[in-house]
Amino acid sequence: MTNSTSKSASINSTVGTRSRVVILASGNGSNAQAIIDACQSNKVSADIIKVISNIPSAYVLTRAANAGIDALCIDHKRYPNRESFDLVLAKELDSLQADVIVLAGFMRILSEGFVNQFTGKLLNIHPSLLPKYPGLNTHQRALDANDEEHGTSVHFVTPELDGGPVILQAKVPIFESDSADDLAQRVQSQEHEIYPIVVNWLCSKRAILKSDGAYLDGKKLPECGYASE
Ligand code: NHR
Ligand code: GAR
Repeated sequence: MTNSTSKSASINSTVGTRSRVVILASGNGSNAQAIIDACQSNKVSADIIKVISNIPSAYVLTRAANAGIDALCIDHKRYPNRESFDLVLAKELDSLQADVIVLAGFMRILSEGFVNQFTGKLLNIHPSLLPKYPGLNTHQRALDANDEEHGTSVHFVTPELDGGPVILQAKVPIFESDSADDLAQRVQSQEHEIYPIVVNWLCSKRAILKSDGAYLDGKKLPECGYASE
């Protein structure tokens, strides 16, 4: 009796510690897929409770359905301004009791009020070695600058666009013959490796955001994130 009671208590407490993850994405969703796969194979101990897109035709919604995950579209074009879209999105995330919100190719800038409501829970993956090339069109900008290397950064989202503290980066070489598409593919294969790792760090509370930066295992991370070489 005592045994079975304590066993069920320990199962319940294990279940209770699984983070509730929501993915926000606007497009293909290959990063979303990498995170879905990592959760479903228990490499990340979290449950993806919903995938939300702002674009009705985004392939990521099909990926979610195929994986048996609730998919929702909140079409930003149906709202008169950024704040009204953000309010609806915030209400949804609140009702889902999301612990971790993962931007995976999410193409809408989020207002300051939204970001402040979910501080420390929001991650983004940005296709450049931040602080280089915040914003859009990063692969072409790296080629135009004749850079020898490029890459991707996972960072906490703050109100400053692509300006939040970096947690982990991955670098790739740039070859002379590269097109922006070649480079995007090389960067994306790295993204699929590093994003699930960082999602796991946030879900397990190894990574946290403090007022002076990102921390991993109680140590403040440098500007380029964890051991980037
Ligand atoms: N919101 C905040 N407050 N802070 C960040 O760091 C954010 C964010 C929202 C999205 C992702 C980001 C990226 O990784 C991201 C980071 C969209 C734009 C953009 O210009 C720029 C950067 C990012 C995402 N969006 C246009 C807009 O008006 C729309 C562009 C389009 O639809 O193609 O929102 O690169
Ligand atoms: C990724 O490379 C991601 O870094 C980038 O878009 C791609 C989405 O691919 N994000 C941004 O540019 C955000 N503004 P996916 O939909 O296949 O994950």
